[in-house]
Amino acid sequence: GAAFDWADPFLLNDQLSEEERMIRDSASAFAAERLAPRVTDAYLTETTDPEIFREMGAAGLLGVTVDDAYGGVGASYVAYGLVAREIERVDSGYRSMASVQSSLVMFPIEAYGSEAQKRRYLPKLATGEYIGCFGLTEPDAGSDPAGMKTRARKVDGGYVLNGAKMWISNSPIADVFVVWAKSDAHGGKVRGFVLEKGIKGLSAPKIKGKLSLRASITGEIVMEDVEVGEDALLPGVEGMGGPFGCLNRARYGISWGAMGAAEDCWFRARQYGLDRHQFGRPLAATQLFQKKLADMQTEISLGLQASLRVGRLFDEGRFAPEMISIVKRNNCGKALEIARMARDMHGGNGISSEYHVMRHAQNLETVNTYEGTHDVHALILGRAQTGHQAFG
Ligand code: TGC
Ligand code: FAD
Repeated sequence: GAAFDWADPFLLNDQLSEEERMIRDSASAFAAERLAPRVTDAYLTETTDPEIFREMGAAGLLGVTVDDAYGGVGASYVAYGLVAREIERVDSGYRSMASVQSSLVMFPIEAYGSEAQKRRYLPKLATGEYIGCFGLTEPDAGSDPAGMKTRARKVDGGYVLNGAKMWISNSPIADVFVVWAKSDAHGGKVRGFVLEKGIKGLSAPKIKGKLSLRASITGEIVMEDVEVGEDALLPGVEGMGGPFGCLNRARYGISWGAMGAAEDCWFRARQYGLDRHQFGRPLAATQLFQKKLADMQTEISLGLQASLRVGRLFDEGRFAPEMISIVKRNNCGKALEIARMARDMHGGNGISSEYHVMRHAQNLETVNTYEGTHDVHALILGRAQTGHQAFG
């Protein structure tokens, strides 16, 4: 038999290609050298350094699956997932910044955009010179994005957009805004538009006072008679399938990312238990502590295998959205439980920023909610197996 590797129980590493391992290792080095040293300060002061996008771009971590003809890396969805896992090992907010850029901004421009849009935006999004954001959620339309109020009205040579988006990652520092609106010229169907910073009537105020995901800036998008040309419309998609196609990619990446945050909590809890002595022995020598470590190891190794399987199916063009709901829901929910448990296992130290586990737990509250809440994904899976739609 093979030796047991406690940190990689099912030998996930063996299931990766040479290229995937290389991309993972460079993401891991980047996260350790460039992200880890600044995360505590960024979190405590609620500041996002836009320079991080340029650094990620230079390290080849933006547009991992995007065609290299447009500045992407042209690698697999498994490689994309591995990058999300390494970045989120440091902080879910940093992974948010990257997944919005790659899955929610570069993907729709590549998949639904005109040749001119692809040439104009993708290379600069890949280097991080441009920062992107994705506006779907509104104050009164979160889990039910089809209930959006944002409207695009046809005028001579283009459109006029009105509406407000809420909880938008990166928006206050964004150069490129992918925004979804109901378009009167298209029978009220949802269409995507690419807006640029600085156009009249467009603003993106910061949402202050978040107690979660504090290293990633979040804002609104306010559109007051924003006039754009015909060339702002994403020509290749109509209907809710447009934004959902983007969400499929981002949710899949999040399923890996959440496991990265969970692994960081698990490794820290194990080490803390080995170092910390009470009652004359290491905490790690107690049965309760070991049971918790076993639960963490089990959930993480199962969750990673499931994401790897969905990633392979993605790369073969055989994924279904429901598969993504299983891994997004499971891995985010389990990661949140693991982070809370790791916080508990650190005792009083667990509440300090120095030990990182409470920051992860706070972040994972958001990760469990955005991109379809834990319960919304249950309803997607319930519908798929009963045929009954239980949303509304
Ligand atoms: P439903 O009737 O199910 O479908 C409407 C149309 O959309 C199509 N569709 C999909 N297409 C591709 N992939 C998917 N996953 C799809 N899901 C649905 C469907 O085929 C249909 O097409 P057509 O042509 O027949 O019209 O839609 P519904 O309105 O009943 O949807 C219900 C529900 C709950 C499933 C859905 O609305 C939902 O998923 N809600 C959650 C909203 C959400 O995830 N928002 C995320 C906002 S972005 C974000 O959070 C970014 S976080 C930053 C970061 O990533 O770090
Ligand atoms: P609601 O939909 O109001 O849900 C509230 C509660 O009700 C939840 O528990 C939910 O599960 C439950 N619920 C809702 N409907 C039902 C039902 N039918 N049956 C049973 N229970 C139900 N959005 C973007 O478009 N772009 C972004 O970049 C982005 N970034 C984000 C960053 C952060 C930090 C956060 C917090 C959110 C972000 N979001 C973004 C928005 C996110 O996708 C929404 O918050 C999420 O989809 C939930 O919507 P909501 O907040 O309106 O909650």
